[in-house]
Amino acid sequence: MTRKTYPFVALEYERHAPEEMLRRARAFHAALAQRRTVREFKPDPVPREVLEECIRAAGTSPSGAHRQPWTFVVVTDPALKREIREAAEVEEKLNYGGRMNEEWLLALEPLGTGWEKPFLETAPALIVVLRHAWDEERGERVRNYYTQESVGIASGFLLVALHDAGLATLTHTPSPMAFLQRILERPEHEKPYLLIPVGYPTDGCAVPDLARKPLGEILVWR
Ligand code: IYR
Repeated sequence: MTRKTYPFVALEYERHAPEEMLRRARAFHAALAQRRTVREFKPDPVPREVLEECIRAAGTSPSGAHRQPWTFVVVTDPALKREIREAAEVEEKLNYGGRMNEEWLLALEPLGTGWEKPFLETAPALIVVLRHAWDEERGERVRNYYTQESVGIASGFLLVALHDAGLATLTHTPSPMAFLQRILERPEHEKPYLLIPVGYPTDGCAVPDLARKPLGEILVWR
């Protein structure tokens, strides 16, 4: 094994005054509070460069041993989207038809979700996030670390970047997701992690009137 150390460079960092920190934190919270999961999309295409920039943002995520164990596949081809919809609906029909237990179905009831997934065809782009369970270098298996955490953080960055650009998203988790690996012809070590339809909400798009837990319920000071 060859051993190496990264060269270290000076950190670019600007410290803000407390009032400026608070102004920024408030503005960021306000912007994120506007993000809602959307299930109805207009067919309008999204600019390719915007998606590329958002995926660049996702790629700045920290990752275990800086392995960057992710691939983002952007699907815009209607035939491929249809194939993904059909395969997802096969699984979801089984899920909603009894593979999810009564408690799970009851938990989903308020959201009104079901096995039909038209958004997989109507959304102009689907971003499939894949997690590298391991990597292959010169035919050798290389172990990765904290891949779930790493790809989860990168997916969060991606959702925030897309929202900030003015795009609506849905974090869709068809289960099991192995069909995506097959349809997208990804190698064995790339495990589907999340399927994110992206686009513009329809004009009449309605979302459930949800409340976020107040700070007192999610924050503990010690
Ligand atoms: N994967 C299914 C079911 C589903 C599960 C949870 I937990 C949700 O928050 C939403 C849906 C589906 O995508 O419909």
